[in-house]
Amino acid sequence: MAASVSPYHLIYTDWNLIETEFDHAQLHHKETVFTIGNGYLGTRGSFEEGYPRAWSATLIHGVYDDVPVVYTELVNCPDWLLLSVSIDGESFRLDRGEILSYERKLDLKQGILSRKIRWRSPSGKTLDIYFERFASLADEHVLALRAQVTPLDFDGLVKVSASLHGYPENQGYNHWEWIDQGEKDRAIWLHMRTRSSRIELGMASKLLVSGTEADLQVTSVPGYPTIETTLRVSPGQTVTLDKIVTVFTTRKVEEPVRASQDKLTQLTSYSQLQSSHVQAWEEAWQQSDILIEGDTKAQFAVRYNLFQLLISAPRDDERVSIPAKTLSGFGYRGHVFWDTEIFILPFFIYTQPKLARNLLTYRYHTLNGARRKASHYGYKGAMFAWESADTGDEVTPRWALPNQPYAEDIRIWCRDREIHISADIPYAIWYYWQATNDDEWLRDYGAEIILDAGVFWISRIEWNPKQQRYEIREVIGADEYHEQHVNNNAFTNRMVQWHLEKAVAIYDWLCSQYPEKATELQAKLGITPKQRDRWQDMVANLWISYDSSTNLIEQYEGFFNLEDIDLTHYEPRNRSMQAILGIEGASKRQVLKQPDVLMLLYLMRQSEEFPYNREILQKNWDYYVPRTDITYGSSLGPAIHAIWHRI
Ligand code: IFM
Repeated sequence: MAASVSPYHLIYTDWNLIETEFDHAQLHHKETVFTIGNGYLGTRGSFEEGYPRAWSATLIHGVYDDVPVVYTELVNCPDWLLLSVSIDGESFRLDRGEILSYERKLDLKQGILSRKIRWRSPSGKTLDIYFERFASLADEHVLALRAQVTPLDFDGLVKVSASLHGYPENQGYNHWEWIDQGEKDRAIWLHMRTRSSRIELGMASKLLVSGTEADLQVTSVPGYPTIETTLRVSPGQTVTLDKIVTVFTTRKVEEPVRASQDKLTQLTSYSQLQSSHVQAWEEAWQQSDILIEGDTKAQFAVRYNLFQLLISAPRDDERVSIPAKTLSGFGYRGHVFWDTEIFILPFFIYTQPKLARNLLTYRYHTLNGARRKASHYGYKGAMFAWESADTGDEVTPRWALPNQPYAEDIRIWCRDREIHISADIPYAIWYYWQATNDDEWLRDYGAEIILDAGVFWISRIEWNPKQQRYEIREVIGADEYHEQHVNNNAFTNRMVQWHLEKAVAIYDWLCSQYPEKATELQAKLGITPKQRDRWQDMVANLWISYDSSTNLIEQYEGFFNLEDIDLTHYEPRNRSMQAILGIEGASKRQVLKQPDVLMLLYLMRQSEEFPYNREILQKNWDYYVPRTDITYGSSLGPAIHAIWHRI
C-alpha cells in the first residue's frame, strides 16, 4: 500500500486521503474535499469546534427554498457538527494556541472522516484530541460524531458543549424560521421550517460520555439547543464523547421532530452504529469498486471519485437528483444539469442500477415543469430545464450579476438555448433500459419522458424549404463559448435525431407489447400515427454538418468561418480563454469551452453509430483538441479528451 504525496499537504494511499498540515488559506477548498454523506445528505468537512469564516454546510437532497435571481437553492440545514471543548476556560480552536501535530483522514472504504491533533493552549496546557464522524449509510437519518480528549500535562476541568445550530446561512442568506425546540431525557431537539417552501425539519441529538463520570445539562438559546458537561480529567486519561444525531423533514414524514426523537431513542451505542455503517459501505464497494493495481495515484483517484458519487446518489428518494456540485457546497445552488445523465449515470447503470433508476425517475416527476417550460416558449411537449431543482421548472438564472459595481449584467442564454438536455435525458434512459431490461420502468416512466420530449422536438425543429432539410436554429451546444446565432450545432442535431429514432422505436414497442399503455400515452401526449411519421421524416432529413470528403464535422453552421486561434500563444495562463478574450471575443473565434463534436463522438461510440468511426474521430480530434480550452474551460471537458486519448 504505497503512499503518494500531492500538493496541498495531502497524502493518499489506495483508500485514504490524509491531510498532514492545517493551512487556513485552504479552509474552504478542504471543507469541500473532506465532505462526507450518505445519499440523503452531505456535510462539508468543516471543524466541530468551528473556525473563523468557515463554510460549514449540511445539504439535504430536495430541501430547496426560494432565493432572489437564481429562483431556488439547496438550503444549508441545521449544523449537527458543533462540539466545543474548553480546558479550564480556554477553548480548543485551531486559530488559537499552537498546533503540535495534525492529521485529517478521509477513509473512503469506511466512509469515515477523522482528525487527530496535539494542541497546546495559549496558557501552555497540552492535549490530544481526536474527532471522527460519519453519516450512516445503513440508516440515512442517522449521523454520528465521536470526540476523544486526552490531557497530557494537566489536571483540570474540560467543558464540552454539543449543539445543534438552527440558523446556518447560505453564504449570507438565512432560509430558516424557528418553530420550537426542547429537551427530553437529556436529549435535545430542534424544529425549524424553511421560509418559502415551508419544509419542516426535525433534528434530535444526545451525548454519550465514557471514560469518566459526567453530569449532562441542557441549555436552550432559541435555535441553538445545547448539551453541556464538565469533566474532571487528569494526565493520560481519555474521555470519549459520542454525539448522535437524527434528522427528518416533512418531505418524508409528517412529524419530523417526533420521527427524529423516536429514531434517537432506538440508538444506544456509537460502535453499533459505526459497525452497521461500515458494513453498508463494504456492500456498496463490493458492487461498485474499480481495482487498479500498481498505480496508487490512479487507484486513489478513481475511488475518491466513486466515493463522491456514492455519497451523493439518493438511495431512497426518486424525487431528487444529483446536483452539479453534488451535496458538497453551494456552487450552482444545488441545481441539476445534464452532468447527471451524461457523466454520472453510466457508473450507476452498470454498478447500482436501482440508484440509476432513482435518478431517472426524478426526471419523470419533473415532467410537468418541463411541460410548463415548453408552453412558456410556445412549444409543445416536454422541454427540460437546463438547470432543474424540485419541480422541474427552469431555474437557470436569467442574469449573472457582475463583480464590479458599474459593469453590465450578463444575460445567461442557457435557459433558452441549451436545449440538448431534452435529448440527453432520453439518451440516458435508453442505455439504462439496454443494460437492465427494466421493461416495467420503461413502460411506466421512461417511455413518457422519451415520447413527450419527442413531441417537443416536433414543435422546435424547423423545415428549411430552400435547402429541403430540417434544422435546429439558435441553440447552445455542449461548447458554451458560442451562444449567439448557433444554428445546426452538430452535437444537438445528431442527439435529437438519435432521440427521435428511439422515440419511434419505443412508440412501436409500446404499441406491440403494452397496447393499453400506448393508448393511454397517445391520449395524454397527443401522439398520433401521423406524428410518428413526422419523427421518421425528421430522422431522415435533419441536417448534420458533416463533410464526407474531409471527414470533418463543423461544430455548427459557420463555425469554420470564425477567426482561427492558436491557444499556445496565450500560454502560460491561469484564466479561461473567455476571461481573456471576453464573452464576445471568444464567441467570434474558433475556441471551445469543452468538447462538442468530440462529445458527440463519445456518445455515439457506445453503439458505434454515425458519426463514430476511427477516421472521423482522428480527423476531428486533430482539429478540435488544439482549439479547446481544456484546462480552464469546463471541468466536464478533460474526461472526454482523456477517453479519446487512449484510443
Ligand atoms: O453542465 C455544465 C456545463 O456543461 C458547463 N458549465 C457548467 C455546467 C454544470 O456543471
